[in-house]
Amino acid sequence: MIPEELEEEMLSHPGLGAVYRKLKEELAGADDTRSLEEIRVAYLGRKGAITSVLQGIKELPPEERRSTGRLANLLKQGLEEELASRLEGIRQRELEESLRRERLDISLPGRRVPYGTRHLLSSIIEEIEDIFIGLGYRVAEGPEVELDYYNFEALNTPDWHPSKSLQDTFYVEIPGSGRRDVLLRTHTSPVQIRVMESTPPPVYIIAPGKAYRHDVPDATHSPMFHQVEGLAVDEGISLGDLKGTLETFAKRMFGEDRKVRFRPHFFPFTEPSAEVDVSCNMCGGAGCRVCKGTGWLEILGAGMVDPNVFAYVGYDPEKWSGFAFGMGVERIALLKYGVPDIRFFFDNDLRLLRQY
Ligand code: 2U9
Repeated sequence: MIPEELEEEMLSHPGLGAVYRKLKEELAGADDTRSLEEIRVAYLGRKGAITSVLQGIKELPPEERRSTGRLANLLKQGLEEELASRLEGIRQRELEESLRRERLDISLPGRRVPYGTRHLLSSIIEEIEDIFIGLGYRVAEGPEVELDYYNFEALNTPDWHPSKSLQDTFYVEIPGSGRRDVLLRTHTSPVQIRVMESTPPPVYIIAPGKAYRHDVPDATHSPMFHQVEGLAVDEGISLGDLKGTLETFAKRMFGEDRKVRFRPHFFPFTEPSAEVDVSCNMCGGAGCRVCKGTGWLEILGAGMVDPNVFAYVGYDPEKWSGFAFGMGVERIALLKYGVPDIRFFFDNDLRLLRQY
């Protein structure tokens, strides 16, 4: 703290000797920041022992002033340095201790985050979209909670049609409104009505999305399922355009080697209408369990848009004609990828979902 050769002089100084002795004693027992701070205040503070000696110098006889001043200043400076170096030592010790305590083992390998993948149904919808976008169609969307008008009436479906019954359609109750015309759409056809209502022809669109029917789930039914419907309206569209478009689609989707056939059918919104089949590739057309012995697999329904539908949206049926089609995405997946049960799509069992 002070040079060794001054030790004697300091110890025998009348005012500083006792202070110095006591200070050395206290310093010897101080090993943390708090006791060091207490020493600083007791000796160097405003009323500290060394400060008092320095302040008292002017009252001393002149011959003592010089040596007392020199020694007191030396002691003050020595103590300041001593405290600073001790505090630095403590800080260093604490740092080393916390580094030891908080050591991180960064050699552990990181946890792998599993990647998600597209759901098979989403991939199939995209595959279908890609084919029709390639043919000049646009993708359109609309609400899943619909009005009776868009879901049935504008599609030429009479009130007595069985699909409108409580057994087949989920009606949405809006408390206090007294309305009975809100429902979960049973197909995506309302999207096409809404597009036609707001856009003049020509129209080339497909409408992918969820549809709802009051079905008990089994291997081929689910109360929520997915559809892709399509609509082409232009001048001079004929049944030949429908056949060419859907044959192109069926071959791109299922394979160029597949045969396609059109079977007459009935839908309220199209006339004439047909169901479309592709040849069964399980048995090559000979007949098997998958095609129930027919050699054919039904993939979609289609037809020429009924002129009554055009009247609802204000298109002139004398000028414009068109075709429409609809397919169930789960059914396409069932046939193309051999998924045996529609419920697998909605169970969220990763063992199935990872396969596709
Ligand atoms: C408008 C006019 C006509 C859409 C069509 C079908 C035939 C059809 C079924 C396939 C399997 C429904 O998911 S499924 O059960 N759909 O057979 N859908 S024609 O006709 C329209 C649509 C909109 C304005």
